[in-house]
Amino acid sequence: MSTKLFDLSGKVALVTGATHGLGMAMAIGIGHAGATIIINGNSSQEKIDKAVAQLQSEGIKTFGYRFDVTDETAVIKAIAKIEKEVGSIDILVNNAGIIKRTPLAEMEVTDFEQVIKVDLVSPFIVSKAVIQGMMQRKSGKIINICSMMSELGRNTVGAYAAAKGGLKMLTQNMCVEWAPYNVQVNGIGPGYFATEQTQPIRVDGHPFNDFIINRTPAGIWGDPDELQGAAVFLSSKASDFVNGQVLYVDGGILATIGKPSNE
Ligand code: GCO
Repeated sequence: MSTKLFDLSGKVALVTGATHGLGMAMAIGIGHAGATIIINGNSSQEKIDKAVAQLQSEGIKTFGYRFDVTDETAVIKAIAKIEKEVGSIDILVNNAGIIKRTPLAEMEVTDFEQVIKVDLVSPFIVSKAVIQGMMQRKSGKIINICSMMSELGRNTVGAYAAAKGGLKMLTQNMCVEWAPYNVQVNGIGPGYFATEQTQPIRVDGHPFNDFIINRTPAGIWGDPDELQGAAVFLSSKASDFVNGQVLYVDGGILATIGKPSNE
């Protein structure tokens, strides 16, 4: 088997929400496989510039663009600017996402809607803008970052689970509509990784930290770099006949019902 299968040289990849965490880790992995990386963020230009500098220090050709992935007008403008200044987008990783941990019975509707808007509507908005060129070129890769919550519920993350469950089905529908244009649309479902987003529930002694260690057959939190293989695979020729799937990178969580805490 040729390693060319995983070679992304000459490709341009846009990773949304990639100034830190899993997005940054996947951007580094895809960049080391040869792609030019476009980092998106909506926090501050300073954070974007810092992320660009980090990838460039690793020898990865990188550009940064600040735009709000929930704003269709801004997204259309940004994609046009990127495709003019950098080149056609071959790979899109819809990673931008937020979580609000609140019991459903207490959750404000506006908070629920905000999670849906960022985690479910924005992958649609950005994909709709990028797919126009991919359909014309009859080539493209889209990766939607799903979650354990695409398959399982958990107390206090109901809005997030609704969004990530929907994103799994949106991935399947994008596959159905865009496969005829030689576009492969898949998901990555990260398990529990050591990131800023999980920091509040990961601190030593936090009941959730102990729960996850026990619930994960590998008995550890994932390292964000451990997502890079799945991201490169789903961005590359190696996955040209893989479509509409969610690849779970979870240390085995979804394979088990769990075990007694004293085992
Ligand atoms: C939580 C976590 C999860 C993880 C990830 C699991 O509160 O349960 O934040 O949502 O971040 O999505 O796949």
